[in-house]
Amino acid sequence: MSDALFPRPRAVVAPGAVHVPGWLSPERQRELVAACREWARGPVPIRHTVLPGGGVMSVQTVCIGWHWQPYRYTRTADDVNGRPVAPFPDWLAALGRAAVADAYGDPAAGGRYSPDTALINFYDGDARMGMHQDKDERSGAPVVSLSIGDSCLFRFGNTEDRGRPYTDVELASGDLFVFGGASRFAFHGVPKVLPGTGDPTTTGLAGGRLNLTLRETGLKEGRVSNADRRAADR
Ligand code: MD3
Ligand code: FE
Repeated sequence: MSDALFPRPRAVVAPGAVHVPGWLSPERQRELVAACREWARGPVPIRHTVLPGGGVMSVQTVCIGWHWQPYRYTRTADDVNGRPVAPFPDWLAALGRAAVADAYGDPAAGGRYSPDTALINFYDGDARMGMHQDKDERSGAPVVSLSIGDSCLFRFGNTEDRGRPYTDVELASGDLFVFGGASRFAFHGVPKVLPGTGDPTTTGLAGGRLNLTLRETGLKEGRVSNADRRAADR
């Protein structure tokens, strides 16, 4: 069964960082897995992102709404196959608003939230994500994280650097995490996945871990990158 042996309560990990275990119903988890399977097929296939220095991420990623490539958002996946990404559906924006409202206990905060992109990450047993900040968005709106499948060790750090102090949290299938306010630009990462901890019958995922992050890019149209804006500002 998917019920935890001991219930895990909602936890405010830091100001603006709220963990809500088991927020997604089993049905919702299966629906999200099915939707992610489709997005992983195209129009832009899921792939290992290549970093500017030539490194290859161990995580596989597909984006909808806007395409993230290090370190900018575009409408077309110029580092994959050049095609426009799939649209960001209204039902996913509604899920994001419900997530923010529930995590903060503040329906108005949910109502203001209007995510326009999702990064969908798939972790096999060996994948990990180093400590980093998400700062390519031109918005201070919260990031909503939804986890499905195998559990992971998630490391939530500070806004200064990759090191201590940080808090380690286990993220399990169905967990919601909202990162807003003072936590929005904190360093964070996934040091390891815990293979075999997911329930394929509940999720429809045979193995591995799926994470969706919903974000507001703060971008309007076209292909405007932070680099372009910095150049335009000069
Ligand atoms: C805290 N993803 O896609 S989700 C990412 O599990 C990313 O795939 C991880 O970090 C994953 O950028 C972590 C939790 C998360 C996501 C975004 C954040 C935490 C965050 C943005 C700001 C602060
Ligand atoms: Fe991140």
